[in-house]
Amino acid sequence: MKKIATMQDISCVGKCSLTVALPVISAMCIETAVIPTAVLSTHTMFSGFTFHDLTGEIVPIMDHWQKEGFAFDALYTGYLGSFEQLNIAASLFARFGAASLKIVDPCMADNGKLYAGFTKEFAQAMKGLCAKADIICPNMTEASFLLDIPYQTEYDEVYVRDVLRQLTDLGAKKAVLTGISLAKGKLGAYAYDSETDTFLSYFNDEEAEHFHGTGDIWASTLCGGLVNGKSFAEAIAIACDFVKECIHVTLQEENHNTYGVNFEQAIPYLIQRLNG
Ligand code: PXL
Repeated sequence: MKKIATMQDISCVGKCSLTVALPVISAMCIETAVIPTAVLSTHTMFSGFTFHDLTGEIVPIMDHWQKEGFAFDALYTGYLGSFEQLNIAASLFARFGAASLKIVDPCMADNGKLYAGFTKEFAQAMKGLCAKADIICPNMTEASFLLDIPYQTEYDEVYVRDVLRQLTDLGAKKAVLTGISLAKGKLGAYAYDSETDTFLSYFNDEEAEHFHGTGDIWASTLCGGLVNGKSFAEAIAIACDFVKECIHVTLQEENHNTYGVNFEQAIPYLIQRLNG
């Protein structure tokens, strides 16, 4: 059985990070090992969230895993809460990553703003982890903070390609920009493979609302697709289609959640899409 280890927080309510990565990757028939970085009562979009840091646990977890000789097909990092956790994620890659695909989702910002608790200095430090990844998948806000360039809501394809080249110049082989729109009513992902110097993109009709946590669902699905042997292009397409379906089923429910999507109800679609 294929195996992924993912390092990110547990937001007890919020449907993001580990509480989506674990079910989504598992539904894709991949064993999912977790490194919880912190426990929060909710994700940080709620006010008054609690936060219990688990940094002290991570190295002992990795030490034990190494003693047991565990190996993983992919290592996937999401929301990381401190400079120290960035360094530990780099050491996760060094210790377990020789034969694994290394995916970094530099979760830290959206809609032009850093999430609560993050700084520009953290974004610059995140560059160091991105350099060690095979694939990074920021949104445009995160890309702007990584590259220290102004965040733009209006852009064209030339700009997107330029940003992608700058992102792979940080050191990752491939970069995917998520949440990209180049035409009104269309939303998707635009990617660049620096090893083959090729671009690819995938767009869907945009759903009527945007939700929190969809970036984590997108990245988890990308990892699951790739570890299942899908091509980069196909894994991107599956991730875009699944997120669209998650939003679609959420909007079908009257008085639906606003803090996250009904991804659970879209799991049958994901399995069908993966095997279709
Ligand atoms: O979805 C990214 C994410 C993950 N974890 C926590 C968050 C967020 C986004 O706000 O707050 C704790």
